[in-house]
Amino acid sequence: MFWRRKSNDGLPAEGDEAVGPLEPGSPGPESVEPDWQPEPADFDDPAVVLGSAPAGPDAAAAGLDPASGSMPDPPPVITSSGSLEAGVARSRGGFVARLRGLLGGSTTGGPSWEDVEETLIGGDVGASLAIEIVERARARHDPAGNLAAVQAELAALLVPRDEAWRPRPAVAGQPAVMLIVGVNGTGKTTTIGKLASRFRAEGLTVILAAGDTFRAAATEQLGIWASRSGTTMIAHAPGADPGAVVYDALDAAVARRVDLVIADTAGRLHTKVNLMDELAKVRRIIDKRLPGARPDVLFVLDATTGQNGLAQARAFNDATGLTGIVLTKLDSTAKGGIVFAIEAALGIPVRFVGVGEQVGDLLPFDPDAFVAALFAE
Ligand SMILES: Nc1nc2c(ncn2[C@@H]2O[C@H](COP(=O)(O)OP(=O)(O)OP(=O)(O)O)[C@@H](O)[C@H]2O)c(=O)[nH]1
Ligand SMILES: [Mg+2]
Repeated sequence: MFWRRKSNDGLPAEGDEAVGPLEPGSPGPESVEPDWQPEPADFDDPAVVLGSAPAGPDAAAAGLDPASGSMPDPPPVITSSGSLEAGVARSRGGFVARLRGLLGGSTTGGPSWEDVEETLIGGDVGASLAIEIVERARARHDPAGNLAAVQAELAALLVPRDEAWRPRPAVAGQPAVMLIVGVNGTGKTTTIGKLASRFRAEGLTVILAAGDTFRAAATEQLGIWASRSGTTMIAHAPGADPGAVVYDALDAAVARRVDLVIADTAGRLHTKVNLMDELAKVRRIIDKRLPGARPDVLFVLDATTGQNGLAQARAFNDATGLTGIVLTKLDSTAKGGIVFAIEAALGIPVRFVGVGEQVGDLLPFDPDAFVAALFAE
């Protein structure tokens, strides 16, 4: 069974009144996979949230219109934005300061390139990459100096990217889709909240899919971000099939002509084959519901994880075909070198970096600005 209810978020909603099961013969989730059945949504179950904005006194408390529970218009604006300089301060004071100490001063007798190598490894650049960088930096004989040579070699590792990137629908008139994946606790749900706020502030309409049906509190957490960002959330009961939730969200987005669907997923260890298979299935469900959708699959990596992040990214890439990386908690590490390691290893661009827990603390990743901030004196 598959239900919709009247929109309470002020978004244009085709068929808003059509509360109830889909008409027989309509393209329902059953068409996705023969053995796949969506969980029935139960409106009496408080865990089932279709549309995140509360009505009544709760709405007033949340700053919404108490009569309708609809979100204020215009959409929320991100008033303060995190700073890249502050976000990389620890790394700048950590492995980059050490590089500066080794390479920046007088080079009488030449620097200890072995120490440079070790410093790069300590900064999470990775052993083989550190060796390559040192070899190439030495060979440059850079007139600007050895520190500039290492800086240039690091910058060259970052993959070229389309600077004007933004989520785009593959097919005109369809929603753009973002699937957010990663291991436990890396910052997926927080990143979704930040992304939703960013895109709402840019004028897009957004639906969040509560695809983490594993953790009981996950839907509640996403719901808070949905309220804050003025977005609708589609959720099922705990334990439901995440594929069903995502299917339902895509369905709602098509019906309401929403611009963007961002799907949360439960954190999972990249070594758990069955959980990775589940994620691959969610990816396939997107393709089946919106053929040719080419969703953005963003891998959320905790910057404090270290080199294990590479193994994680590879496994998630195999399962879902990653299109981008979000590097969170950059503010919490002195080892920001993982950015170079991951781009060099996978050729997948970092799209955003998280530099704090607040809504504005997600910055589009600009390679030049990033390297400049790391090496700023
Ligand atoms: N300092 C800092 N903390 C962050 C950042 N991004 C997320 N966090 C924090 O990381 C913690 C985990 O964030 P969640 O968004 O719940 O992580 P998750 O990946 O959804 O977790 P699971 O759903 O349990 O797998 C929270 O305390 C966030 O506030 C960031 O960029 N910087
Ligand atoms: Mg989460």
